[in-house]
Amino acid sequence: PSAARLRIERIEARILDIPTIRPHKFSFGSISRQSPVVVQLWLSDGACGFGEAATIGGPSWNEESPESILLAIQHYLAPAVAGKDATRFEALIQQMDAVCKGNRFAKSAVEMAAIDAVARSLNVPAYQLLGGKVRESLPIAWTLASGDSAKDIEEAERMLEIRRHRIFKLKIGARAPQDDVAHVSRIARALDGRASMTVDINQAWDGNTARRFVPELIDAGVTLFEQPVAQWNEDALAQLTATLPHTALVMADETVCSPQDAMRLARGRACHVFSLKIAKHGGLVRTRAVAAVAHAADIGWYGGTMLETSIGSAASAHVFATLPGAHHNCELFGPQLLVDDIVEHRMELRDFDLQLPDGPGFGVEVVPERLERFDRAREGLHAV
Ligand code: MUC
Ligand code: MG
Repeated sequence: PSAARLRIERIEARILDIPTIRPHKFSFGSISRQSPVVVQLWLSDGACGFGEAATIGGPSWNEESPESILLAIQHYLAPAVAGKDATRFEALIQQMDAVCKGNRFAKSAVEMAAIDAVARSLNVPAYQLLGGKVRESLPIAWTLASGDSAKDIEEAERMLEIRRHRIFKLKIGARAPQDDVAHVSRIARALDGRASMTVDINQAWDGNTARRFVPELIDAGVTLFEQPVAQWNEDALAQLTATLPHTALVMADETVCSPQDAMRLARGRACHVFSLKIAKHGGLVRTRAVAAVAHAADIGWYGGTMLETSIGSAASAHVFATLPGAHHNCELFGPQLLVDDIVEHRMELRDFDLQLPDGPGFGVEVVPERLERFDRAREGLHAV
């Protein structure tokens, strides 16, 4: 079919509630389920694509929640792109921006579904529409976040043994910093140089706390520090970045959303690495724009996650497959943290690496019955 015939015919969105395999603890709380919004988008030629936006702990990671995402899509974003040419990704973003400020998670789910649908209609992998791929795999981290050192050590040992992960991200910031240092040190001692360690503080510390405790964590063996201070606190981030020894890096997560955020951080030399996530950047196209700023500014990138199902994780993998510049691995383990998935075959994890999927589309096939099974609106199932 000619590209102009690929119009957006219909969009449906729903919230799924999928339990996690164990509680996942953050500086701001604990989750025992994920509630991704899944978007299904049909084109005029009958092709269908899927998109997803997942938040963590309702609106506690940032301002958006599953409920706000669903309403933004149903009331504003879907009507704005209905009937439009699905192949014009940048134009779709402009059409959504014209009717709706912010709400980047919601926009990303619609754009993702459009890209999947167009790629399926053309029978090509999505990465082919995003510049083509430059890599086949990425080392994949796992987050230890049970809240208990002994359990975390056990989990890490298992991951090492089955050769799935040897990069571990520890979620800290909920407890007193001294207790966090003790927790991280216990895990580092047990793993004894067999793994590398990141900590994600999820904005919990002020600048003084960060300056005091980051050196202790470096002594314990931590090499990557993710979002130690509040989203707005770019001064403290820049100060840490300037003063850290060369064995450790500072990574921005919540602070880097738009390409303009990326530019500001780059100008201020406020971090060494950007964590890239489709949802917070507002889609795959904008993720590439943020990555371009990173590349131009000699800032590395990390393949971040919002703990999506295989839909969002595969979409992320397709973008990450296309990115130039220095990478610092990825963490697309969302599917493995959920009790079950909604696709036929997950992306393969082999020898500590995630194998980046091929198409058509994002290369994962959604099983309709699984969507039904986890659908929040299903009769008799009411999430609290
Ligand atoms: C975050 O802030 O990075 C990603 C992995 C994980 O365990 O939490 C998330 C969110
Ligand atoms: Mg983070």
